[in-house]
Order: sequence, then structure tokens, then C-alpha cells
Amino acid sequence: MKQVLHNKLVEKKKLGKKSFAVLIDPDKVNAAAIEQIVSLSVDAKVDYFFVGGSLVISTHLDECIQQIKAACDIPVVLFPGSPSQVSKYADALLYLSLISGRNPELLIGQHVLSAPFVKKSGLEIMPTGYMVVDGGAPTTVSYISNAAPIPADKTDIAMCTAMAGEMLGMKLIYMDAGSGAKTPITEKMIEKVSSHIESPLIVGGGIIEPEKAYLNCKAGADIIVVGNAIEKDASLIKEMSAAVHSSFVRV
Ligand code: 1GP
Repeated sequence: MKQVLHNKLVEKKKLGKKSFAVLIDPDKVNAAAIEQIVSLSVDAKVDYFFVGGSLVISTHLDECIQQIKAACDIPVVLFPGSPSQVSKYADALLYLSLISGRNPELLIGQHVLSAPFVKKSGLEIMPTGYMVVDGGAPTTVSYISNAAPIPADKTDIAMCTAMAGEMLGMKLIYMDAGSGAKTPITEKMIEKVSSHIESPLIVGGGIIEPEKAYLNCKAGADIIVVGNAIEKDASLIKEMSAAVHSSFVRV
């Protein structure tokens, strides 16, 4: 199996380099918005585009990714809410297992059903332990997943969940307070989790200020994901990216 992006991430983590990912929800952007986001992202040296959403209603996922790929070299990583959000035009797929929940469908069920199709896609598959943390608002992800999030102050539960995910073979851990979360994940939880795993740690959900992105990185996040705030104000891409990259930690 391909491991190009994953190897790069591991390498970056060893060097203490942080990455910034812009999340594009195909439901919320048209071609003009994608053009603007891509252009600002290239200028701001954004590291990845994550594409997907808990509920993608529109049918232009392929077109959305093809447009991004035609305009730049920034890798496109699928962040799917369901197996229908797999596109061969992307570079990689976060192969998410919702390890914070107890919904068997999202732990393994949907993976079984879509395995041959996913394998045939030729995408780089990145096994990802996906942990939803309470962000103070009922988000689409918690409703759709029908699974309780980890309480925001239960850092030990988050730590043990991430450790278990890693020992089960997940190559990445993604802590998500949910898109549009009122309260993003605390630095305390990020510190606790990151100090107990070796895998790169992705953090997102409700990050609206560059300062927060910076603090999250200092606490141990390796990739910061921002969606909502950028949909509202694309000019934030520059500041967010600069904040994440300035948090470089020499290790
Ligand atoms: C959600 O982590 C992502 O799954 C990003 O969240 O849209 O709130 O930035 P926001």
C-alpha cells in the first residue's frame, strides 16, 4: 500500500514541523469559492486540503477535487463522512474508524462493506483513529454518528482511547470537536494525548483564531484543520497557516 503522505507526516513530526490543512466541504463551496481558497492557500503555503463532511448532499465531489488538483500541487486528503465520499481524484483517504464511539457501523461495519471499492480506488489509505470530543454544541458529526463524544474535560479517556487506537494499528489520530464547535479541544487534552502516542495527531473543530491554532501545535498537535472559519472569511488562511508554521518545535 502507498505510504507517501504518511511517511512525510512521520518525518515532519520527527523534525517538530507542524502542518496546516484547509477543510473544504463540497456542500458549502462553488467553483468560484474553490478558486479563491486554492489561490490563497498556495500563497499561504497550506500543507493539505481535507475534503469531505459529515453529510455531503451535493454530487460534485469529483469535480471539486479535480478543480483543486488542476490548480495546485497541494495534496488532497479525503475526510469522508461516509463511504460514498471516496474519489479516485484525491491523493489519500483518511480511513476513519470512530474509536471514541460505540457504533459498530462506524468502527468497522461500513469499512467491510466498502473495502473492495476503497482498495480499488488506488488512493493512499491512512488508517485513522477518529475521536469526537464534546465541543459544546450538537454538531452534525455527533448526530450522524449516533455516538456520544468524549467529554471535554475527560483527558484520561481521550488518552486511553488514542493509545488503544494506536496499538490497534491506526497510523494517525484525529481529535475533532466537530465542525463549528463552540469550544475547541483544550490544550490540556492535546498535551495528554500527544505525550502518550507516537502517531501524528490531527486536531480540529471550532478553531477560529490563529492564536488557538498556534497553542494547539505547541501542545502537541501535528496538523491543524480549519473549515468553518475559512468558509466565513477566506483571508484567515494566511494568518492561520503562518501561526501553525511558526509553532515549529525543534526536537
Ligand atoms: C471538523 O475538524 C473539522 O470536522 C474542522 O472544524 O469547521 O469548526 O473548523 P471547523
